[in-house]
Parts: sequence; C-alpha cells; structure tokens
Amino acid sequence: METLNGAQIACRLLERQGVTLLFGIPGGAILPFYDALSQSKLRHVLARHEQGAGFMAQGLARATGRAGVAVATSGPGIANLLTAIADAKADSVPLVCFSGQVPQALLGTDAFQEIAALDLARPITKAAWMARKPEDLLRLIPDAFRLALSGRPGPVLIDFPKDVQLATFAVEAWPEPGRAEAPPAPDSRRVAQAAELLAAAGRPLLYLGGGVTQAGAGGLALRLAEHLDAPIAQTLMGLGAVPPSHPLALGLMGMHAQPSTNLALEEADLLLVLGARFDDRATGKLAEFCPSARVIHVDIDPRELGKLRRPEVSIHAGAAEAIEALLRACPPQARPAWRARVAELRGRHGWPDGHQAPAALFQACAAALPQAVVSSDVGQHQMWAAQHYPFDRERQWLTSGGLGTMGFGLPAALGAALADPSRPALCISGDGSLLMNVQELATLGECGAWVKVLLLDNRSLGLVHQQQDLFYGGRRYASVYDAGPDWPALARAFGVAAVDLEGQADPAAALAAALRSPGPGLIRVPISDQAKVWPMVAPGGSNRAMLMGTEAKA
Ligand SMILES: Cc1ncc(C[n+]2csc(CCOP(=O)(O)OP(=O)(O)O)c2C)c(N)n1
Ligand SMILES: [Mg+2]
Repeated sequence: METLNGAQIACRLLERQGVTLLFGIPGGAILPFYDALSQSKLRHVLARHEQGAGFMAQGLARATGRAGVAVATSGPGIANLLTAIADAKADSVPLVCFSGQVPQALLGTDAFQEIAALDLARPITKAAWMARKPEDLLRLIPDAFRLALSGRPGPVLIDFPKDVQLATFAVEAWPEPGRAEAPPAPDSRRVAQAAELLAAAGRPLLYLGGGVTQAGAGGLALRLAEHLDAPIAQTLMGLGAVPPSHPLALGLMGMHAQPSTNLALEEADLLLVLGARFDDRATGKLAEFCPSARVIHVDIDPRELGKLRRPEVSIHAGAAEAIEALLRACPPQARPAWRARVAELRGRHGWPDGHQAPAALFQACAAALPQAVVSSDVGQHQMWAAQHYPFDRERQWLTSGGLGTMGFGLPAALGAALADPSRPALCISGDGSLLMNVQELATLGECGAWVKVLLLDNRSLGLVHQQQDLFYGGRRYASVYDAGPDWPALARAFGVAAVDLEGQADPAAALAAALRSPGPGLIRVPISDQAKVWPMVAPGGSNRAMLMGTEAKA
C-alpha cells in the first residue's frame, strides 16, 4: 500500500499508461501536479502557449497513433487549450487533457482563474470529467485513455481541482492501463450484400477517409482496390493511405482535386466509402455528388452511417476488419473498360496550369527528406501540399482537416519530431498561419528538434483573397498584409537557423541543404500573391463545376 496525493497518483497512472512525453504550461491551480511531474519519469515539454501544447500532443498522436497528453492550468490555461481540443475532435485524434481547477470549495464563486471547463469542453470532447477525489483518478485516467483510443478516437478532458491534487489516498492496487478496444467486426450479411453490389457494379470506386489511415488499413485498401480493379479517391485526411504513384490512385478528391478525380467520381456507379464522412470539402454540393452511384458505407462510428447520404449498405466496423471481410467475400474482378475510361479522363483532365511550381517544390522536399513526417497549416500552401506532396505512408501527413485551424502546423511538427527524434518533421506553413503559434519557435529552438518550417510567404491570407478574387468581385479586404516580419531575423531570434530562398543563386540546392541539416530551421519561399489553388469548386457548389483559372484571367 502506498499513500500518495492525487497529483502523484495521476503521474503514476500516466507512467503506467506508457506515456513518456507530455506538453503543457503550469499555473497555480495545477502546480501540485507539476510538482509531482518533477519527481516522475515523465518528460514534460514546456510550450509557450497552451494551444501550442495541445497541437504538440496532437502531433505526437497523429504521427504515432498513441494518445497525446496536454496539460493546462485553470481559467485562461484551459481556455487556450480548447481550440486544439476542438481540432482533435473534428479530426478524431486521441488526446487526454488535464486542466487545473480551483479547489472544489471555491467552485461556482468566480474564484481567481475559475472557468467552467467541463461545460466548455463537453461539446468538443468524447467526454469531460472532473476528478472529485484522488481515488477517482484510478478509474478516470485509464477510462480516459480507453475512450480516447477506442472506436472513433478523440479527445477527453479531466478537470483536476487543486484540492484533489493535494488530497492523499492509500493505493492498494493499481488498475490496468486503458487500451483501445478491438474495433467492431462487420456483420456478415451486410458484407454479403456489399459483395453482391460490388460484383454487379461496372464502375466501382473506393473513397478513403481518415478512418483508413487511423486503422492502418491503407495496405488492405490497396489490395481490395486491386482485387476489385477499382480506382481510389482520397479525402484530405485519407492522404498517405495509398502511394500516389499507384496506377489505381486518383489522389485528393473534392474542392481542390485533380479534375479527372472528380469526373471519375461523377461517373462511378458504386462508391465504397471507407472511414469517411461525406464532408462538404470532399463532396461539394451533396445533392449532386456521385449522382449515379449506389453507396456502401463502412465506418467505425455508427452515427456517420446515413448522416448525410443514405447508403444502400451500411457496415458498422473498423476499416481493416471490413476490408478483410470484403476481400474474402468478393471474387476478384477485372474491369478493363472502367480502367480505360479512368485513364482517358486522367489523360484529358489533368492538373490545370499553375501546378508546376508547387509540385516541383514538394517533390524536392520529399527527395531531400523522404523519411519526414509532414505537417501543414491552413491555407493555399496546405491545399498545394495535399495536391502535390507525394505522401506514401500512413501518419506521414498531419493536417488540420475538419476544423482547419491556422497555427496547427509548427507545434504539430514539433510534437511529431519529439515523439520520434530519429525522423525529421517538415512543417509546410503560410505567413498568416505561422504567426498564430509563432511563439513555439522558442520551444523548437530550445529543444533543438529536427523540424524544418517551409514558409510559403505570399505576404497575405492567400486562401481568403483567392475567394475574394473569385467570388467577391476581386475586392481583397483584410487579407493582404501591409507589413510582414523579417522572417529570417525572427527565426534567428528564437535560435532557429534560417534560409531565404529569395535571391539565392541556386534555390534548389539551398533548399536541399537546409532541409538535410539536422536541427531546427526556417526556409522562406517567396510566393506571388496572385498564385491560386486550381482547380477550385465554389463553396456549396457541385464538384462538377470546377474553376480552372482561365475564368479569372478572362
Ligand atoms: C484560426 C483561423 N482563423 C481564420 C481562418 C480562416 N482562414 C483560412 S485560410 C486563411 C489564410 C491563411 O493564410 P496563410 O497561412 O498565409 O496561408 P496562404 O493561404 O497564404 O497560403 C484564413 C485566414 C482559419 N482557417 N483559422
Ligand atoms: Mg500567406
């Protein structure tokens, strides 16, 4: 029997979970926990803003599949963490977060730095609980990890009042660590129905979402596609599931897809949707999405089945389990006519003009750092990366998809790099987004991780003025900066090496050398503020109506 206080119990439970690294910022209401951390085996990385800590935890989680852990004090601390929690919910990222809270005797009194953390967190977490007694932690912490990792992953918050951190309890037995539960197995009758539909289809297409990468089922999905002779389209979250060089891989679908990908979807007569949720950025106007297709929808979250489009067959299952069952149930098929048609579409409707520069830039990055994990921020640079970066493995691409949170990229890359220091991380950022968590350059400079920030600097909020140019009469308002920082000087001020590709005699060589040198670095890439992401489907418009750039010039 060991008598420990709540803070010590929490640290011990985290150690028992296998956590080695956590991210946060201390404050009065969480100080007993920090004191216990100082005596534990856990490594705490001191972020410079709680949102940064949350995204570092996410970077670790997205890159490894383990639950990330972030810690904040009460009041402003947890308030700053909320954006990263909401982002984790939107992209199904497992996080376990701890917020300090005022002592329970002061709850509801507007005490210093009191905030209703549970009420704020409830809609953006899988669960938000308060530890009321130190012994509660023996149940809550394993449960938090189990819940964060099971089914459709997501964030869990434990609100941790200061008196509970300090109160002692004699622990007689430690609970088993919380683990992911086995994903649900598919119903065999549904699988048989799906197999019938697949056998009868002439133009089937696989639509892969983040659920496939979460499940590590990309290799299985590719086998199924080959087995069925069916092409594959991917959502933003599904990138990396299959290598883009594979002949059946059509890459990104939706708002900024290669036109042939959306046209193939348009002609498909059967969609096999795996771990995806008919997000509007992928489907465009839902009523006009894949009008002639029947739908088989596989998801681990039963609430997604039929939420936006009624499937002919719905299968509540993990992606890997469902694909394995389908591989057993479906005879192999060859569909030469459909394959020829898709090849024809690809020949005729490739990328519009303007793709060459971003494609070359990202090919060069991938060639210099093939092993890198790649994060992005949110904007044009993100969409160019999604279109052209050759992601060829799961958990290589970390991006804020559902919430689209500027400021995600740098801390996420840092979290991934700290989780696996043998591997560099590349953060593809924009000059607007990078400023939103720029303080984490200090954390990066301090810890010296191999994180390279590739800053696509158009001195503006590119994806905003792209919409203003296209849909608001060209009235660029509040989207162009009159002044930008001296980026190399700013990076160096934080102890981060910097290279400016502007004015370099051999920018390609400078880029490769900068990327390859271990340690922190920022590489500024000047970009015209006239550049656009083509094609583009107007928000709310049909994927059939892709703008190609010629309209804007007219
Ligand atoms: C936190 C947050 N605020 C606002 C937005 C809306 N928004 C989307 S893209 C964008 C511009 C991003 O600019 P930058 O990071 O420079 O990328 P660029 O499009 O220029 O490549 C904005 C303001 C957002 N996604 N996130
Ligand atoms: Mg910009």
